[in-house]
Amino acid sequence: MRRSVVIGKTNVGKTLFCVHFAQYIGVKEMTWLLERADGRTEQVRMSPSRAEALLSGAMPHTTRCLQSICLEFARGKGSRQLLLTDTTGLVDGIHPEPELRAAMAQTLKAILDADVVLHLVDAASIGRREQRDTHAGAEDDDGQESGWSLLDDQIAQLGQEKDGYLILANKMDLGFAKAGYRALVKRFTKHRVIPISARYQSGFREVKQHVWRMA
Ligand SMILES: Nc1nc2c(ncn2[C@@H]2O[C@H](COP(=O)(O)OP(=O)(O)OP(=O)(O)O)[C@@H](O)[C@H]2O)c(=O)[nH]1
Ligand SMILES: [Mg+2]
Repeated sequence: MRRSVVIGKTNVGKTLFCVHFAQYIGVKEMTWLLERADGRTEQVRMSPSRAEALLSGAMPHTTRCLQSICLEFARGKGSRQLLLTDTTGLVDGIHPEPELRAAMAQTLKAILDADVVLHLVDAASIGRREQRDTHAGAEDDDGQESGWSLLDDQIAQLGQEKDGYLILANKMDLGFAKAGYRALVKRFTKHRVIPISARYQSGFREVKQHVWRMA
């Protein structure tokens, strides 16, 4: 089965995207395969609403392992399956917690192993940063550089080695996100940037078309 990974900085909405996108594709009862950095694996079954409440959250670093769900796409008379893998969010610099550093290393390995890379960014945060018209001292709640950072450039470099690389400009329901989306399109003239809202499931039709082709 081909694997798609959802990657990006912490708190950009990767998990909420995975839960709502799987729901959009038609998954009703979710079976998540959790793969921890120490090699332990576990299967957890839950409803989409429970998955949203349990797995996604406002605090950074909610996700600390690979968590995957199987998506099924109709293809001709049959169907094709694709694994959608949510990952530990990455941060600029070296994180002080060894457990998180190991989980982030696991994310980087998952990018190399994946067929499809969905790079999620927070378009609202990028837009806010653009409007502030300064490149110094702008930080998110986690003390991380807000907006588009060097880390995103590095993720883009890794991801664009794959045919299925796509940038998803998330949180389009928030103020400043349109400015953020415009900045992304200007920066990535050769790459597809799709505006989405993981919260309200907007832009999912375009993402589905892309992912379906890669399944
Ligand atoms: N308004 C808005 N909020 C969103 C959207 N997507 C995610 N969020 C919120 O952003 C916060 C982080 O969401 P998560 O899905 O946990 O983000 P993540 O990238 O998985 O974060 P980590 O696992 O902690 O790295 C939560 O409070 C979500 O409700 C969106 O499209 N719009
Ligand atoms: Mg998460």
